[in-house]
Amino acid sequence: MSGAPARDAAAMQRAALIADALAGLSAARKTLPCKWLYDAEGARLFEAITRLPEYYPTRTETGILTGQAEAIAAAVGPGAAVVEFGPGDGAKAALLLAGLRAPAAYVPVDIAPEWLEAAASRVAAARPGLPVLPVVADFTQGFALPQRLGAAPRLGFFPGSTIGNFEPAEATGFLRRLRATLGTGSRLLLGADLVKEVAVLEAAYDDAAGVTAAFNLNLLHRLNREAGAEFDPAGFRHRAVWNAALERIEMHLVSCHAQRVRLAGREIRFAEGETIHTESSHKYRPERLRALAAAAGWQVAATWMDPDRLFSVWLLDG
Ligand code: AVJ
Repeated sequence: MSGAPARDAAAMQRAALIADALAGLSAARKTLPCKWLYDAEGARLFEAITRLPEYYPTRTETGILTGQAEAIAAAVGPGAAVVEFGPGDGAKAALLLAGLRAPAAYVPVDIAPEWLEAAASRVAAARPGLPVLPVVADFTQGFALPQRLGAAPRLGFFPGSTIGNFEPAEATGFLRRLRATLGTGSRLLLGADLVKEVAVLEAAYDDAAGVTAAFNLNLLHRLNREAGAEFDPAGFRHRAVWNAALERIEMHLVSCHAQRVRLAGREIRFAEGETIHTESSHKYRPERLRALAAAAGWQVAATWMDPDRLFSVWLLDG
């Protein structure tokens, strides 16, 4: 994209970032929506996270998709149109589609067109000739599927345990909307990270090399770059903590000392040790995931896990 529409989109994004930052940082418990972690630098850092020794989810899920490719293909059956929500670089879709029998199409859905191009070319390389029909949309809202899919059975694909970033009530609403978008009788292949030993979880979100810390702190750099904020990122440190009651890893930015920060004409005050909650990553027990799916109208058709039960992949019937 170029020209006025791209400039407008960037200006609208900036306005939304400032509005979210003002609202989140004025609250009694300071918070920022985790979607803002992913600017170009954030996306680059997340990519580096997926290759860390401590960060088990990506390689474990990829291992399941590879190792169980035959079983997944058999359960899905032939002729599926695969609709992926937030395809990233398309690596997992390429893996899935390479194993499926005669898939009808690949439909990556993302708000950011640059991701769609990366995913489209990756899948085109893995499955030459497969129609790729990208949709630019915010998949957390309702959107229309391409007409060209016709009557092909739909398979939603939502890997990566991105479902874990939603509060459980939001996750139910989101899964219900996906069912409405894909249509009754469609299927969904969903990746969900599992509850496990706290030390393993906390290390995955606070790695020795400090990549996750840089990923979290990039949010302050982004506010400085795009929202004209005046954060001193050295005045904050990364913390990842397991919230046992809510069964989630929380990422926070902890203020190292009392400080005031200017943001969009306002002054935000931080006490020493006060935090900005930047992300929640909910981990599921299999029975809870099953109940969450059922509450949204999905029934479990099959489940695959790695031998250590770190991660789960679910085929749901809608
Ligand atoms: C891509 C959102 C699933 O929660 O594990 C990784 C993001 N945050 N390390 C996750 C993330 C910190 C990741 N998700």
